[in-house]
Amino acid sequence: KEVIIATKNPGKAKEFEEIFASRGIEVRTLLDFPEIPDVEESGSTFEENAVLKAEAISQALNKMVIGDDSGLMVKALEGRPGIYSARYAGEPKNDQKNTDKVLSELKDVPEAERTARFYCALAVAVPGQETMTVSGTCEGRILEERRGSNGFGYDPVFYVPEQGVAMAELSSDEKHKISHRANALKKLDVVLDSILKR
Ligand code: ITT
Repeated sequence: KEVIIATKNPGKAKEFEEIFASRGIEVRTLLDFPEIPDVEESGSTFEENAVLKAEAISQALNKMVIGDDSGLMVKALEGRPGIYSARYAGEPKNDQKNTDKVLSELKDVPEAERTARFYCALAVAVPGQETMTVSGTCEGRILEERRGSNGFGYDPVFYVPEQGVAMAELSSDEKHKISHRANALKKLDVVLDSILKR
């Protein structure tokens, strides 16, 4: 059994591999199909962009494909970086620069006003079927400096109150119990089971 994830982001790819491995499902990503061109993420919501990625790759491969569009929403920044999370500090994508930009924008903002949320939209595109989407969130706040070296992206600056640590201080297993991506994937359990049984 295998699923294809329409991502070129190595951090996401690793997480999908880990989460699906526990169910005996193999993951392939666009890192395995370097010949496939980039999909333009022209949508105005996470869901729209997840659908664009899933449908483009599903059509190219004529297979079921899952698209992931995700990011960080900071309340004091009116929800930014939001759908622009990957390129927040400009081209080329750079996780370190993106997190530094968020930290500097929140420099004088007190702890109580540093509320933030990770958001993940997943789209499942199956040839000849209507694409479906689900989403998951993870609530926390932005730290004043980086902590930890696990995970990817904004994980070093995202504090998870329940765990009392930065997301980047959690092990992969711990992150997959609480993350926005894991929470979205849980909503696909039944759908994926029935698709993969065929
Ligand atoms: P693909 O489109 O190829 O999947 P991308 O990196 O461009 O890769 P997105 O447009 O969905 O993907 O941008 C997601 C950004 O949000 C990503 O660059 C991270 O910085 C951030 N992000 C998403 N999930 C995250 C997580 O679990 N932990 C930390 N940061 C995350």
